Amino acid sequence: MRAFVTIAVVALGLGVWGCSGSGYTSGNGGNPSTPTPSIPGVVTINVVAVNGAQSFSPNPASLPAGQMIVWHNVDSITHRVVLNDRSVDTGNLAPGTSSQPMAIAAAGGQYHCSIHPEMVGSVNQDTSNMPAPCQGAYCD
Ligand SMILES: [Cu+2]
Repeated sequence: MRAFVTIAVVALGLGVWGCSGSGYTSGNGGNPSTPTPSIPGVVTINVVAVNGAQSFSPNPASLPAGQMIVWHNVDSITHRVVLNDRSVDTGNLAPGTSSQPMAIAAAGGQYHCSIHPEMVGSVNQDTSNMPAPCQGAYCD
């Protein structure tokens, strides 16, 4: 049993190593189709204006399980998105910039702009993409 676990861990490690290795060697370098408007696995929330619950779009946002959030400041002034429980802080987002991909607690949460506290939004866990039991004529 212990030997099996060890082998599995080693195999996993090699797999990770192999992936990152190929990613670094063949990644950004010569790929002509580099400009990707959206990053897979990331939900983008636009920071629109200092406008209460309409400051963010979409709001409330739905976050599929396991995905991360990027706040993209499309406004003309700097904003700073902070989760109300302070688990996430984007730092200052200059106009036109995006935050790093942020992991949100599975339960989601309320957030606001620490510079303009009247800017409020919320993220909800989206369970609609969860694998559902297949029903109907086209299952299999
Ligand atoms: Cu703000």
